Amino acid sequence: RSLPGEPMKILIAGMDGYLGWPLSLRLAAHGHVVAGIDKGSRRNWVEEVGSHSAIPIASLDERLRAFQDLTEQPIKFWTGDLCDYSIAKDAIRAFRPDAVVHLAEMPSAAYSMIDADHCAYTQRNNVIGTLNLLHAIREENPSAHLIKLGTMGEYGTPNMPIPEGFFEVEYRGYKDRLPFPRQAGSWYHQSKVHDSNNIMMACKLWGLRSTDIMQGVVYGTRDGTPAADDRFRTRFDFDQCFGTAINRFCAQAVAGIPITPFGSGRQVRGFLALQDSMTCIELVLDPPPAAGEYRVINEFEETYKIVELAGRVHDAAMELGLRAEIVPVENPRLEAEGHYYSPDRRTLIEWGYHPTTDMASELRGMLEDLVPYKGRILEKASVIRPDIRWNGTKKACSSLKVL
Ligand code: USQ
Repeated sequence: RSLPGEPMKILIAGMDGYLGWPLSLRLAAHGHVVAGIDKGSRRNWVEEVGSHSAIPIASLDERLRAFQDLTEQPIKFWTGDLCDYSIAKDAIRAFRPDAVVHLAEMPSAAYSMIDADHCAYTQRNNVIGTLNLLHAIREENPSAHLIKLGTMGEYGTPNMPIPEGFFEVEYRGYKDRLPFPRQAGSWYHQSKVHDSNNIMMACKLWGLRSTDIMQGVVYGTRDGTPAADDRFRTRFDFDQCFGTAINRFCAQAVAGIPITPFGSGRQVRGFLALQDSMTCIELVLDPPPAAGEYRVINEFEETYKIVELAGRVHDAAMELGLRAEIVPVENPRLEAEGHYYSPDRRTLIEWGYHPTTDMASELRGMLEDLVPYKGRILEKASVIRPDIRWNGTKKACSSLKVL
């Protein structure tokens, strides 16, 4: 690529996932040349926990054919795992990307808390995969920009404002700009903390360039890709591991199953719509950081209390004539409820991100998209109620008195 603003060659690691698939389609539609790596792990993990995507999705082969129909070009695609170093190295050497978007991680906090095997698997998969990518970029194409999906959960919920990655500290008369403390709350979130540290070090030691995106919880079914072809649809999970809060609440409302805020529901998190996640990742691509720069940005639309979101989904569902009910359940997690939470998200706004302000219409769209698949959600209803507890026991969470 010779000039800023020109199309790039972008490698998407984790192309088959909830974000990876619509992101690939969007970037290709915007003129970029996209290549992918995936081995279908997300499909296997969801199957392992006894669930499936509420919205049926095409097989990986069908998706790749659909992608080629859209772009009218053969796609470079590697079926494999970043934990296999040769895959990471081959892909970077053969494609020589301008940017690598790394989404190829096991993304579920609950899955990582199941037992020792799932904890070790999560950390091995995420940490080794990222290390392999860093080494492959260094060896084969050190000027490539690594865009890594981190998570807002790396910061935890400290009793002070959260900056974007770094803050100025004064201690015993000395001042420095240091990484803001990371205080993850699950083995999964902790794997992302390790990734962040490793990427920061690779930038420092080897002069690589990276943007680490601290992304909030993503929700939605609509990603701005052509709706005409079913093969373009992205997945939608609702089980206790791979379904995230708003998505689960919508699936529950559609299926007529109570909406489940955990505990008092006073936990606060940053959320953003799927379309906004795509927009933000695209904004981060250009301009890339300088060689050796490790930049961190926080990415979410707004912060919300979980009970407030349950209420919004309830209201949107009632408007569509769905009889939604909110029934809190015991919180299976060890996490603060009723805490201070004030993270920055200035960078993306300065770069032109306009958050989706109309959550009500996003929720309506999601509910409408899910209604035809009520049967598919009910078929797997047993995977909705949580039983993976952060204290290591496995026991179904009981309903709480409605608050
Ligand atoms: N929650 C409920 N009821 C539910 C599900 C979740 O009250 O049925 C609560 C949880 O207790 C938690 C909050 O909602 O306080 C968020 O939980 P979540 O399952 O939606 O999200 P989380 O486990 O934090 O992980 C998700 C994605 C992960 C991503 C992260 C961004 O699975 O890949 O990194 O969101 S963040 O939360 O900002 O760290």
